[in-house]
Amino acid sequence: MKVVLAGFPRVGKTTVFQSLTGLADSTTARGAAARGVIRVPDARVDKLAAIYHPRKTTYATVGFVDVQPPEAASAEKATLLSPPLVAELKDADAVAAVVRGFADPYSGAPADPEGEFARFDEELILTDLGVLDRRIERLEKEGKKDRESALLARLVAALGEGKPLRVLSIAAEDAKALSGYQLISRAPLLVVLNRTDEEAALPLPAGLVELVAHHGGECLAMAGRIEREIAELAPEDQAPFLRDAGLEASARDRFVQAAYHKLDLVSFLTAGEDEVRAWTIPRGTVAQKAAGKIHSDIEKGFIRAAVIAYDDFVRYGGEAECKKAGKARLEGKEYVVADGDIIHFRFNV
Ligand SMILES: Nc1nc2c(ncn2[C@@H]2O[C@H](COP(=O)(O)OP(=O)(O)OP(=O)(O)O)[C@@H](O)[C@H]2O)c(=O)[nH]1
Ligand SMILES: [Mg+2]
Repeated sequence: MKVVLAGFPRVGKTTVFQSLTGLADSTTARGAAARGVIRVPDARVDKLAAIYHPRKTTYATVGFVDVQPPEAASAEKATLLSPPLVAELKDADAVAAVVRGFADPYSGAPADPEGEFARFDEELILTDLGVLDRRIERLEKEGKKDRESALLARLVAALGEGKPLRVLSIAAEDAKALSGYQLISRAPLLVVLNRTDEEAALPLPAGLVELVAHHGGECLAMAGRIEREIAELAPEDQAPFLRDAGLEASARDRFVQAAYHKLDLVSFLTAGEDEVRAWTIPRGTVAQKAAGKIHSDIEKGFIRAAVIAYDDFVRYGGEAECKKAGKARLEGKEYVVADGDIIHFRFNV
């Protein structure tokens, strides 16, 4: 999963990137992107690894991208998104929009998270409008009046009313047609309110939460500067510092939780002596499709999924015990995989 940190100049994107990834040193060149991958913490993987002692333990991962501005931000460009940032947004699985919750350290301009977010989303909307207008023009020239034209007309109308594409419900077939367009107001949105250390533990401002929800996104708060320092510590040393700052969990854990919630993702597990591993899928994925996450051959040659729920596995103390207790199931290709299912796929090649 690729998450792009977006936002206007100097709102704290790099600071938030560093507090999420623990990568403190960013000597990224102007216009280039820093990339960092984190492991998604999963106590179930830890537990299964302790039981199986596998040669390899693999957690789900999330990759973050932080684009360095191509030039120093000037006053005129303070509310524009840089072209290399827009380019990264085009294939993002999710957008993390950072908004400033502290006075601008250079201009002294006070924080205005709601106004800033509204302007940010407007930038995404305008970019998509430009893309769709050009596409519609082409279709008209070619004299095509088909399903695609009707779809694009609907999208343009919504964008024209200031609605980002992520709030529209789009049929699966139409979504497929759109996948090549690289629209940037469609990806799931998380808004990160970046605030001062003193305000770290305050509840989120209701106005911002409401506005972001209205735009189809979800809000969370970070105190980027202090959380970056905490993220540099060894994981076992972080807890007391988080507690002092009034934070319940690390920036990374809070973000991952919000992202899985917003994207409606679940994980299934595979476990054996070779490898214990978590696999991330959208909720509602059927067994055969989930198998394809591991390998396309397993999806193609799918026969059955042998499933044990993680909680049963722990309660009964293992695979053999679950079988005895009748807690091991054989499921077909249409079975909807549940969060925490431990699965062995049976397949033909
Ligand atoms: N008070 C306060 N200042 C912060 C916080 N996060 C960042 N800053 C300051 O805001 C300025 C910009 O932070 P960056 O993280 O570089 O912001 P950015 O969005 O990456 O900036 P560009 O990449 O240049 O657009 C720096 O002077 C930071 O020290 C924070 O949580 N609280
Ligand atoms: Mg930066």
